This record gives sequence, structure tokens and C-alpha cells, in this order.
Amino acid sequence: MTATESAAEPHPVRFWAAADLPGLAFDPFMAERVGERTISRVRLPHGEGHAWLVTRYEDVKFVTSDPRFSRQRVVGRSVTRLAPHVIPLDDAVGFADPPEHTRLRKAAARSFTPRVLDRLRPRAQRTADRLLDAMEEQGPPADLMTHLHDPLPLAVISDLMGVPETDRPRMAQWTTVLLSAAYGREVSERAKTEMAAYFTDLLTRHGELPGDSLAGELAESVTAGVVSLDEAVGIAVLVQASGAHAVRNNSGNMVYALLTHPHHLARLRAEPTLLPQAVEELLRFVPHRNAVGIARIATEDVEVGGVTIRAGEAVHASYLSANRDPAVFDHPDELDFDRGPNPHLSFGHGPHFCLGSNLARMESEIILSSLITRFPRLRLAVPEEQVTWQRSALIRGPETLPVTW
Ligand code: FLV
Ligand code: FLV
Repeated sequence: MTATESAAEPHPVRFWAAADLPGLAFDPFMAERVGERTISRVRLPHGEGHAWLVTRYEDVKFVTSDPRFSRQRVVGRSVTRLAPHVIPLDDAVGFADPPEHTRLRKAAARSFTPRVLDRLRPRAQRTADRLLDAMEEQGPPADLMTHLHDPLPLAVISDLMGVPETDRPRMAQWTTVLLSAAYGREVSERAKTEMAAYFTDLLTRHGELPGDSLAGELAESVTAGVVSLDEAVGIAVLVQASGAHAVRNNSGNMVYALLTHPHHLARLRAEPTLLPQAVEELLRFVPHRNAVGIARIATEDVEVGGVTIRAGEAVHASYLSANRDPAVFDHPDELDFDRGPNPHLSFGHGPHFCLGSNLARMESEIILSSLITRFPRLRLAVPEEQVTWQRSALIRGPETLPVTW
């Protein structure tokens, strides 16, 4: 028993330090909770008090889709969390519950249609080609993060948003600081405030915005009185920052996973039609983040996995744990391109399900297929233990990914 456990307390509060983990190692704290097959209580490094932690696949789906668990009620409360600061703006779609959530989501979804995706795909492929031309020209060894995983997702989401080229370096800087626990509360909050000021300005100058951009769509929704300016800015900051950062890191992790699973990589080269399935399995397998993200608050007493969560209590759900639930995934710790069906929860579940899932899939496919096609001998330029990972990250990803070919 640890210091926080006692026989009289069936739900001890465990401190989850969520320290940096090596490579793509699955968090041992999370693995223990997966094995327990029930809900438990945790305290994270920031915020106050403790929260329930839900890890089973069915329980995660339940908590993230049942309206008795509210995101709105997290606002203004200092719920225990990994980050020193709160990432979304108070009026952002991530903190909304239905029916307000539905209204905000619709405004944001206007730029995540199949038509927009079809428009972005050839541009993304051209950007990838151009970036890899430059990498090839420079010659091996090269850092794939600098050459591909950093610039491509930034370009794609900025195209979608309508952020001009000249402003993109600033976006990259704000995003890095906003989506990290390494800079401290004040610095990360300042990045959020500056990003919000940028988009407030952009959305109120919409005469100059491309009509087919998300910024243009949001400005229209504000003018039409469908969403407030603050709500539109909340959407813009979340889409711009998360869109670039999540894909940067997740796709970097995917490539690292392939380079350290040479048989899987060889098979993908031999069977290119396997790519969509391989991307799904990599999405399931890659531990996208450290610990957990945004909590929910129970609005009434609700039973989850045989335990009653009381009204007002905070709940964290772990999609990573759900993705390793042996009740749903056979040999869950193995990377298996033949897995099918593969109902992973890597894009979340319920009303807050990732708006950019198909965009992220498209970008990952472009990254993997371009690398496989152009670099038949691609491999790490250093021993795998020497690849360095971002410290105090929320979303896990390589710092640099030195490759040769
Ligand atoms: O990792 C987190 C995060 C990522 C993100 O892209 C958007 C967010 O709002 C969050 C968040 O709120 C908490 C995280 O830990
Ligand atoms: O893990 C979370 C997350 C990841 C991400 O890439 C984008 C996000 O918006 C989030 C989030 O809002 C909450 C998470 O837990």
C-alpha cells in the first residue's frame, strides 16, 4: 500500500505525476488502471482536489457521451489537471454542452466538409513534395520534424483557417507555448491571450479574408448573429493550435513507430493499399498524450462501472486506456496492421469528437505515403534510444527525428 491508500478507503486518491516517458512507452500508471477494470481516483500535478479516472472502453464511451457529464461546469473551477494553465478560452466549443455546443460545432464544421478536404488534399501533397525536395537537396542526415512534421501541419491548418504565410511563424510559436506544461502558467496564458487578440483582429477585418477559409466562415457567422465574436475566436484558437500541434506530434510518433518496427514498414512498402488500415492502427497504438486532458463534471449522481459518481464531482476519461482495453482489442499492446475492426477512440467520442479527424487522417496518409515512396531506405540516423522527446509535454512527440536514407 502507498501512503495515500488505506483499507477503509475503497477509492484511494493516487497522485499521477505523469513524468516524461521514454519513446512510445505506454504510461505504467495508466497500464495499472487498465488492469484494475474499474474507476479510480487521481490527483494530477496542477489544479485542486482530485477527480475520478475512467479507463475501460465502455465506461469511456459512456462518460464522454452521456449529457449528465458537463464540460461547461469545468469553467471557473480549478479541476485537477496536467497543465498549469487552462488551454481553451472560456467560450470555446471544447467547454460547451449541448445545445450551445451544437450551435458552435455547426459554425466550426462549415470548413471541415468533404469538399474542403478535397480542396486541401492536393495542396497538402504539393507542400509535402516541396518540403521533401528541400530535404533531399540538403542530403542526409536530416531532422524530419524540421523538414516535414513541423511545417506541413502548420501549412495545412493555416490554409484551412486563412492565416496568411507571414503570420504562420507567430502561430507556430504561440501554439508550442500554449500546448505545453513546460513554460509555466503565466507564459502559456499569455500565448493564449495573444493568439485570441490575433484572431479577434483577423475576424473583424473579414473584408480581407478568403471566403472559403474557416476565418471567413466564422466572421460570417458572427455577422449573422449565430455565434458571438468571443465564441468564434474560441473556435479559431482551438482549431489552429490543436490542428497543427496534434498532427505534428502524432505523425512524428507514427513515423518513429514505423522506423522502429521495420517489418511493419517493409510490409507497408510491399502493400501500399494497406495504408489507411495502418494509419488507423497507428492512431490506436501511438500514446498521443501524457495523462488526460479536459475533465467533465457530473451534474447528478451517476453510476459508472459499479461506482456512484456524485453530482459535482470531476471525471477524467482516458482514450489511451480505452485503446488498450483487452475486452475490445486482442493483444492490445501489439502493433497489428491486420486488426479489424479497429474501433479506437483516438479522436475522442461523443459530441466533442475531433472535428479534424479526417483532415488528420489525410495528413498522416500523405506523410507516410510520401516518405515510403520517395525514400526506400529511410531509417533512423541514431540508435532509437537517442531520439529525444519533448519534455513536460501534454501531447507526446519527438523533439527531433534524425533520419538518413
Ligand atoms: O493536451 C491538452 C489539450 C490539447 C489540445 O489540443 C487542446 C486542449 O484544449 C487541451 C486541453 O485542454 C488539455 C490538454 O491536456
Ligand atoms: O487529449 C486531448 C486533446 C488532444 C488533442 O490533440 C486535441 C484536443 O483538443 C484535446 C482535448 O481537448 C482534450 C484532450 O484530452
